[in-house]
Amino acid sequence: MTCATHYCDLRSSLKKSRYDFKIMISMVGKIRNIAVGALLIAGIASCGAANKIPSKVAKSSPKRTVETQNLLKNLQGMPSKGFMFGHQDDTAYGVGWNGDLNRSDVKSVCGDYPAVCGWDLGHIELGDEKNLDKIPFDRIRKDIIAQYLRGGLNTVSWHLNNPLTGGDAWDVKTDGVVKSILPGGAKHELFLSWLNKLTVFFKSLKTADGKSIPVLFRSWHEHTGSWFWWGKSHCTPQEYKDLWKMTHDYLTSHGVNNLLYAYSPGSEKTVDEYIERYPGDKYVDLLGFDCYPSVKPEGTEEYKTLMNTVLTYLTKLGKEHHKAIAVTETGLEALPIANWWTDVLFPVIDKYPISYVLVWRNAHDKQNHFYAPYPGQVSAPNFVEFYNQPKTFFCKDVKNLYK
Ligand code: BMA
Repeated sequence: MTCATHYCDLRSSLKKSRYDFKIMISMVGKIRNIAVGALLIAGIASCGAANKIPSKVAKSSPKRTVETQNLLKNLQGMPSKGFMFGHQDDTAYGVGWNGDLNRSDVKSVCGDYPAVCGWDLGHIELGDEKNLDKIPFDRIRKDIIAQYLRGGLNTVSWHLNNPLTGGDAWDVKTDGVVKSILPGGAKHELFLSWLNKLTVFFKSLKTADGKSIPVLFRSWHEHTGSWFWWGKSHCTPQEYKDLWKMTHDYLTSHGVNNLLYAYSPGSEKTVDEYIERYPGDKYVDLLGFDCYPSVKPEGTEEYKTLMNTVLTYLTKLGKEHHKAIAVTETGLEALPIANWWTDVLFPVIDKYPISYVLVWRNAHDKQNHFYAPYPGQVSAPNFVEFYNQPKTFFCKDVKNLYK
């Protein structure tokens, strides 16, 4: 059996050799051949170890496709070699462009697509043609397929509207929304019809020859805060768990077998807060969290401290529960710190066994709302250094994610 880490191993060796020995290579070609050969042999030899993943893998859905199961295994094996880089809405739009084909701000800066593309299905529940950030769902489907065919991963969140008030996901004026969509609630049937729309979309994620595309579904995220209607102040822990289980059970019982499930609270200081509303190992495949620095001058230091705090307990929790872990959302808005990638982000995440880190979107519809660089942006050269680190995996580094 091949594995993502196998390919990553070879690729990262090549990346490192290109990066570290660039000047030497041009001078002594023979040494290059020997060095690269040795690195390749080392890569192949170490793949046996990289293949070792926990045997006790608690699965959230027994009927999932073989490729989805392989994805889970490869996400768990990933940190033995490095971590994937992800970007929200990467190929749909960027700073100064919208809807171009085969374009990506990340690719324009470093030459490769991110290994992980994030998408959001907010407004699919309304039957709209476009999502809440104005991307046509048809385009999201096409870009998910393209990312899969390139060998990369797709993750999907859902900023769905408030089913009780008709407001958006941030409409928290009325409590009891979660309760209203659980069985027996006034909006239960309406919510099931929304889940049906989600089901249809997930089932439509297929290649031309009918192969179902695995996706990491990150539902009901940032629920330890109270800015979404499913947040902490607006439902009890039990209601939240019931919401999660109802969503999972609806999708699986309606034949959605191409999903892995990510649990993705905000960045809480204690593991007790993190786990308080955890629905259970049967319903979750990956443990993540969302973490953003504040814009205050001390924001960077606070960010590093918080990232270390969460990643320390998450590393332990992941091992105990046999789950992959990830930084499911992060980033510095507008990237004013030129060396943020190598001096802030990389040193903090490099210490922990994460499968991926994803930065938020490069908005086409808001000024200075971007989290990845674009050509000419002040952090772009530093992002190339981050890309050149052997441990950062971009799309070309992860060819065997589904095998
Ligand atoms: C937020 C912002 C919003 C966006 C929402 C959903 O963080 O980026 O502009 O609508 O995410 O993608």
